[in-house]
Amino acid sequence: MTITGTHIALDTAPQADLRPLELAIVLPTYNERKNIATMVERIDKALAGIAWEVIYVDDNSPDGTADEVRRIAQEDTRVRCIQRIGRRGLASAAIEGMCATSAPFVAVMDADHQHDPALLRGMLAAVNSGEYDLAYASRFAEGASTEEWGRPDRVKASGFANKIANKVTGVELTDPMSGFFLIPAKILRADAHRLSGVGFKILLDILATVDTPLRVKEFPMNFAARAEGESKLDQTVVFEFLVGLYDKWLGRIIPTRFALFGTVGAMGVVVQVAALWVLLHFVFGVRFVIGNWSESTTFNVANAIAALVAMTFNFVLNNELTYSDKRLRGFGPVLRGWAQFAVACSLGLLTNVGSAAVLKTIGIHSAIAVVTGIVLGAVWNFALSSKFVWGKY
Ligand SMILES: Nc1nc2c(ncn2[C@@H]2O[C@H](COP(=O)(O)OP(=O)(O)O)[C@@H](O)[C@H]2O)c(=O)[nH]1
Ligand SMILES: [Mg+2]
Repeated sequence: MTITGTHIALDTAPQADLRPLELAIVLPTYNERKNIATMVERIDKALAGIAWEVIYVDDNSPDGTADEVRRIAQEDTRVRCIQRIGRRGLASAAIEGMCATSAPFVAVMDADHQHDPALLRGMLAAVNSGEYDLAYASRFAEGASTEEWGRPDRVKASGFANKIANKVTGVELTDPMSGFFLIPAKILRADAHRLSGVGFKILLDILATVDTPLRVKEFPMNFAARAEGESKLDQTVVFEFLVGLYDKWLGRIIPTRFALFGTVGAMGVVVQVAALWVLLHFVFGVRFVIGNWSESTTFNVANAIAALVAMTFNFVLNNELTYSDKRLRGFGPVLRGWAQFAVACSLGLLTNVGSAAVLKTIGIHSAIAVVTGIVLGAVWNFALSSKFVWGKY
């Protein structure tokens, strides 16, 4: 094939692989540019003789991961790239990748070399034989090791989460939180619409969602240290996991993110009252600070400051927990996010107070009016900040 400018001489293009596709390997990525070429090489070596494709699902990484994938894909059509704009999340990326292939078997793997592609061949054989519905690589099975990983803290956290996971799913696996598995595409697609796609525990999500229990084959793995770049999922593994569980069981009644947002908001109320108390007793209580303000001015100023403290507290907590998958980082983005959050909150407050006032004038009991105002304000706050603070649009 010759390429001159944008012109491609197709007559000399290499023949596509005409064997039917057997296996698709889905690799979700966020800032993994340096890990792409080496991973494709390793997969190629590991799967000689098998018709495979790899699908990178990249959430528009600022380091140019998607461009790097396309560069390699130009020369190797078995490599594909889904570039998602304005989206974040490992689980949803894995689901979309698995739904984007015609291969009868799909595997999901980390792109950072922590998972060894050499296991894929055995995993495929196990499921292809019809004896198993799912093959996965375990960090904690007999014969596995996490020594190279060098993160005893996370080994501990995973161990704890695994215990709860086994209890609630009723499936006894040594590592239900593993991110490396292979499954027939049919099984996945049959239930894809019921998967929650929240958090990072896609395997657990699948196990908890399917109606007929899957026959699972476990492969011990040596969980390596990541090759290049840094982990995105560091601090909040256990938290993510609990959120995943909530989402599975109650998420349909009150959406998970809204529940988190509401919980943080309720904590904010406590913070505001506490801050107001501290300000009135310890700061504004001192005469020279306030000069000769009247009592109500003192109260209003103290309360405004307390509200700001609470709002900042809410912003930080939402950034760390509610939107941990879209967390704003760095001084500029955090400051901008905080300001946008402040605007969203003031609009929420207007809705809150305004709707309560309207309800009261039409004769609704004031308690009901106030509670309705709070709920409407919260929904409005949530909608605005999801869209403008932690969303892309
Ligand atoms: N598409 C996508 N991939 C992600 C996201 N977060 C993490 N990943 C990828 O998921 C894999 C595992 O993430 P990593 O940060 O290594 O998590 P850890 O191994 O648990 O520390 C890597 O290939 C990441 O690039 C995300 O928000 N979107
Ligand atoms: Mg990793």
